[in-house]
Amino acid sequence: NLSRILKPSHGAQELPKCPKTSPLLGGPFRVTFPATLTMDDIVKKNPYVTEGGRYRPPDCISSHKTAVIIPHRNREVHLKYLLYYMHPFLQRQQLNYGIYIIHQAGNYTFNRAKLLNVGFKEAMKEEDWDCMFFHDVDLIPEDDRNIYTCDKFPKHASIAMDKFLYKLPYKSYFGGVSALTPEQYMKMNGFPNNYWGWGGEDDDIAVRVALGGMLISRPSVLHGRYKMIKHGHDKGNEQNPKRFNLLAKTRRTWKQDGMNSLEYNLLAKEHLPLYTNITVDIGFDN
Ligand code: UDH
Ligand code: NGS
Repeated sequence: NLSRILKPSHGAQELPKCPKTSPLLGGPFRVTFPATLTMDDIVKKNPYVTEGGRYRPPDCISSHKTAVIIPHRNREVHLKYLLYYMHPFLQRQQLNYGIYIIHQAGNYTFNRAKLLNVGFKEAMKEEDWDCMFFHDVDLIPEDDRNIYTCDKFPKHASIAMDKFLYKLPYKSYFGGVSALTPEQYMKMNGFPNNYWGWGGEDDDIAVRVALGGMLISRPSVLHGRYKMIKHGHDKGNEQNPKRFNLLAKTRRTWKQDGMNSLEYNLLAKEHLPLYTNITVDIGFDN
């Protein structure tokens, strides 16, 4: 019995390393939103996905371990479509991966960046991920060659969104989808915890990348393409009037505010068929 625990099983030993470029990759694909889709349909389409939304290629050993971290509240329909596309997309890339939903409990003002910090911390407790994809729930990648692995520098992936006519809205834009290794993330003390409401937290993150002594990496504009699921303004995520003041002092605050000052109450962690659901009380602005 002990030898079975210490040694990998015969089958696992025999698996070859996955190739550098996955042979399963296609190119661009069309993103549509089938009206009758259910979570159950998605489960049936992804037989190799295990509890908590985990996957590893069945026929080769992947050299990448990517966690996808999604901040969430009141966007169940978006989540369904994201999962519908995300699971097969990541499988075609032959990654070891896990999907985490970080659900903000209660009705206090939304805080995207703090939820992402919680996601980082909770995901790293479960597994030694080597790359974290911080992912808005309403952005669907449109090209298989947008590879969900990390680069030498923090990567901004959503550089060509349909709503911005497939180009950056401004040069330092860092919103939507970004990817950092745990080392890169710790170098900038994670993300700010004090942006409550809409706007500015992504710009703060971009400033922190520079303050951490790093550059920004981007995919090719042909590959970093995303379709945004159309929606109106969210209740509980009104424009943050403090965002410009906060941004003006990031260089004085980033070392005190971030991963090292993160406080929250974990309310639940469920390993659902398609994702790990983390429900958290992150408090409110004071
Ligand atoms: N999010 C939620 N619930 C909320 C608010 C935000 O889940 O109530 C998450 C979600 O993952 C979303 C992300 O946080 O994709 C970013 O939200 P956002 O509101 O900052 O960004 P988005 O660009 O919308 O999606 C901005 C308002 C656009 C209104 C446009 C009307 N035409
Ligand atoms: C900037 C915001 C960013 C936001 C970006 C795109 O002005 O947080 O617009 O917004 N920065 C500030 O408010 C300081 S969007 O067109 O998606 O609504 O991500």
